Amino acid sequence: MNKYILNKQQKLTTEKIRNLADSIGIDALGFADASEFTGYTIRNSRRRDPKLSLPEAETIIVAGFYIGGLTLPAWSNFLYGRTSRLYLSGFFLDVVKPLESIAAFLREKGYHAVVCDSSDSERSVLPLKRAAVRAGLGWQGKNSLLLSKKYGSFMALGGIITDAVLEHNTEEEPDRCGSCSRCQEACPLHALEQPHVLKRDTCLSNFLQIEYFPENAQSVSENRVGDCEICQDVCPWNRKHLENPLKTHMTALFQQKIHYWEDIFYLPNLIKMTEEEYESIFKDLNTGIPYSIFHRNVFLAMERAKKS
Ligand code: B12
Repeated sequence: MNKYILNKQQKLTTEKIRNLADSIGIDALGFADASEFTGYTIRNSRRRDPKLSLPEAETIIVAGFYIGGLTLPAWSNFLYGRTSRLYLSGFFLDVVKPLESIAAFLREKGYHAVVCDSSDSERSVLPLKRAAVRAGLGWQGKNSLLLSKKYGSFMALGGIITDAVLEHNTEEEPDRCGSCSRCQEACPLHALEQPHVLKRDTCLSNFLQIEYFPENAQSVSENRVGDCEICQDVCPWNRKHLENPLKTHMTALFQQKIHYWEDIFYLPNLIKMTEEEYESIFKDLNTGIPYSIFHRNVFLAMERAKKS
């Protein structure tokens, strides 16, 4: 429940933030109270309580960017490296840049604003999926991701913790996964054995980012050189996005770059890419994945392509 009756100024500030969000291409926006996230299993992470980042925190603002249109037709071709929508969005580690203008607006008004990025680092100050549920953006599905009726799971999330008293969404979406368990069944490494909980140490997306890459994970990687979307590809809430993504500003911008990226991911070229070329070409995607890991993934995908 919203414990506040907002005054005119607070209502106006909330409205201004909504308008600002619209103008910078945020597709979904929600506000919620900044209380602790009970049950957050990593006890020593400050993500579990917004007040550990900002003691006077009153509100969390959660933003969602639709990334459903960011795919390459060549993903189905084994001679091309496959990644994910998140990977191609540039929001892999950093959804912060677009949110900075909202934070700047709040600071101008005399409030504090801590922006949460989506890396696994100290700057990742919110459990974004739980925060998005609280802010009314959707529900946390059995694939552990935030799902919404409109965007499926194809939303990159970011957030801001602030001491401004703003509107708080009061309604959480009900869980709409029902008895469906396709994501759990589809994961070849059984990373979703327990619904809603991703087992990081068996998730293929994780192996494609770290040095340890066990044989059983390699054997199901196909042409993936970064990230895996199997649990999203089979989700009924994503079906319409796989067939016909929504035509947002980001989808349209990406359309202009499709051929550029397809050429880049052609494995016989990719395998020859030097570290300098990798740093310069992949800089804007901001994945933080070191060249050595990326190159290993490309090498293995190339070996598999030769055999197929
Ligand atoms: C670390 C991390 C990872 C790790 C996984 C660690 C993990 N187990 O979550 C790795 C590298 C493997 C990873 C993979 C991916 N990630 Co990631 N990741 C993060 C990060 C940085 C932190 C998440 C975190 O805190 N994990 C720790 C665990 C403990 O938290 P949790 O998953 O929220 O777990 C909770 C639930 O299990 C819940 N729970 C337990 N029991 C129950 C029961 C019920 C009924 C419910 C509802 C919940 C529930 O409680 C747990 C504790 O709160 C966030 C960014 C952020 N700041 O939130 C992005 C983030 C969650 N990732 C994201 C994405 C997109 C992915 C990938 C899909 C990437 C891809 N392939 O395209 C895959 C995910 C595959 C999947 N099925 O989840 C998005 C999610 C967007 C969305 N729509 O939900 C985020 C928000 C980043 C972003 N830029 O938007 N990720």
